[in-house]
Amino acid sequence: MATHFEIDNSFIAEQNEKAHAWLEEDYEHLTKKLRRQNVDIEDLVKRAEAFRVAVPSWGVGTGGTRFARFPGTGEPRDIYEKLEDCGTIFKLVRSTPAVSLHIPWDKPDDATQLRDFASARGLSFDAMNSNTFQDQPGQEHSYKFGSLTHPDKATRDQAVAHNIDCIQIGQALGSKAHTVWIGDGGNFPGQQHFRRTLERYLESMREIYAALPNDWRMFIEHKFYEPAFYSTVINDWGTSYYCARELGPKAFCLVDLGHHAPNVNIEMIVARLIQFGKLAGFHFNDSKYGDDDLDSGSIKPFQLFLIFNELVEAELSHAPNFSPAYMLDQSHNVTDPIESLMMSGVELVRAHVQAHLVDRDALTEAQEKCDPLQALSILKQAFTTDVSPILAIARERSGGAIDPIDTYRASGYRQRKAEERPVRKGVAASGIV
Ligand code: RM4
Ligand code: MN
Ligand code: MN
Repeated sequence: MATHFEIDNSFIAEQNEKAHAWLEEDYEHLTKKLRRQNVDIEDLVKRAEAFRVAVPSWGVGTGGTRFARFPGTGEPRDIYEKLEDCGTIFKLVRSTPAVSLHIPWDKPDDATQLRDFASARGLSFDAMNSNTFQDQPGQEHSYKFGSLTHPDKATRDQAVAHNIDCIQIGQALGSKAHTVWIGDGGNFPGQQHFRRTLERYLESMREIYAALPNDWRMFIEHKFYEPAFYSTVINDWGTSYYCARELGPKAFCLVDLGHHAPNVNIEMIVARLIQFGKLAGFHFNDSKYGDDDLDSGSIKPFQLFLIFNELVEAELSHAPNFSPAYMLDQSHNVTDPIESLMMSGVELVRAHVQAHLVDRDALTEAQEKCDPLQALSILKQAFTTDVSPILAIARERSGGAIDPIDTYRASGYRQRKAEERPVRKGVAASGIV
């Protein structure tokens, strides 16, 4: 494989040198401030360093709307180039060592070669994602009217086989989870028999579940609309929870933040799934209206914090069956995807660290004493603390960039990729259009 441009560790160190003095100053100030609250800043730095979130392979390409896609320059043209970009993100922010693949968009010709390519960049593979929401060239049965729940058994079988194929590819790559999101649903009242489609879903999923290796988990992803605009088969967390229970102990419910109606109390859904021992993990993104796939923390940062508040509480209280997988699932239409993913990675660590700042004993006391104002102000105190110096120190100590976006821009990475990756006629980056 030809040598491709990479950001050098020495370049990162050089850039860090410029920002180091002010960072030390801010860190010192925050250390003192937190000490007054009896908080050990070093403990928070360790938590920031340990935080992990997977990057979606499809997120490094430019997304699009249903009207158009405006491709960016130097876009990755295949899975290897996608991994190069994921490796760059990881190098700079350090919290993103895993990649979540979408099959067949990322189907490898040689899984061992792909695995080696990834591990040479410190990357591993998180959950696999099947794709039965679009037809692939040469496919025998169409998914236009559904996949795992299609009325025609042969179409369902084809969709089941595709999911099993994903698991097998994932095994070769070292993945340990399989995410199933289907686009099945109806656009019009009467189009689908609600109970029958759910029965078919379960029947298909039981076959996929049976093919799951023992040390794997299956993630069920719900979504209340789109591409179906009237009804979807796995429309909400209740349906997802029912299916996960029906399927067995290896099945869990995945929460994609954008898959709920506006104003739904997602943190409470998270708490419920934790309580029932069925939280799979997340597809993090942000939204104003629907499945907008905007950058994490860009629209409702307080909601993100409240979700992490539940997660940290579960972690500290050792909730049983609690081992959430964190993944980003965003579509970048007007930004450089690498920058957006880096920023989102940072925002998640921020919310995680802020949630660790919540004074849990004081919160419990306020709850027991029926003091809502005090309870809210405890949360607000954590949420309004600027933990940026903690995040920057954590990145620097683990070899990343104090300012990932500045460093990325200064490196000229995108320009270099534009030269290395001329648009191949007829080859578009596969992904959401
Ligand atoms: C869906 C869902 C899936 C993602 C696809 C591309 O809305 O969020 O997780 O894989 O989009
Ligand atoms: Mn998703
Ligand atoms: Mn989505």
